[in-house]
Amino acid sequence: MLRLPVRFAALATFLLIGLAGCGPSGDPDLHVTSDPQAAVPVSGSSQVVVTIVNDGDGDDALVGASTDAALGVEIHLTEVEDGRATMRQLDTADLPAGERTRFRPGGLHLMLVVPDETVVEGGTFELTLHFDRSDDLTVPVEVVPLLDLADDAFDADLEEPASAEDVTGD
Ligand SMILES: [Cu+2]
Repeated sequence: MLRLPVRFAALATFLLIGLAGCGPSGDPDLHVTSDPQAAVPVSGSSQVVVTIVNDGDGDDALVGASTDAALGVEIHLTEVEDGRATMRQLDTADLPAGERTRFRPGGLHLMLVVPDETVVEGGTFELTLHFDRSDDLTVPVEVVPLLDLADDAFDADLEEPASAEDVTGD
């Protein structure tokens, strides 16, 4: 009867040592700082604009997103090479400590794959963001005909948003 608690104690000690020994330093503190928007779908996909700030002192990463309103959500990066823009799918997107990361067309962005009938102009759906270290964040996303990029995309320092560094740098 006494063996179980002892084993749990041993396991807990082992885990604590493991975390202290090789865990990442600092704690991320993530916030969504813009009202997330999705574009009216074109050709079976829709881009999502959202800004995530990491106010903590530890790095984190977006590892995925999900919604009932589409078959899937992918993390994409638009890259311009020889004047041609192509999209590449990423497994994760870094959210470094102390930085603001913008997801919007023309750079790092989220893309709804096969949005359903709720993704129409004026509609709203819930999007859940999954992170490497932080708890999930679920945010309402408004569907708009044209994405409001004023705050999220074309800041003065982002004239040519062609790489991940441009998107996350400040
Ligand atoms: Cu895309």
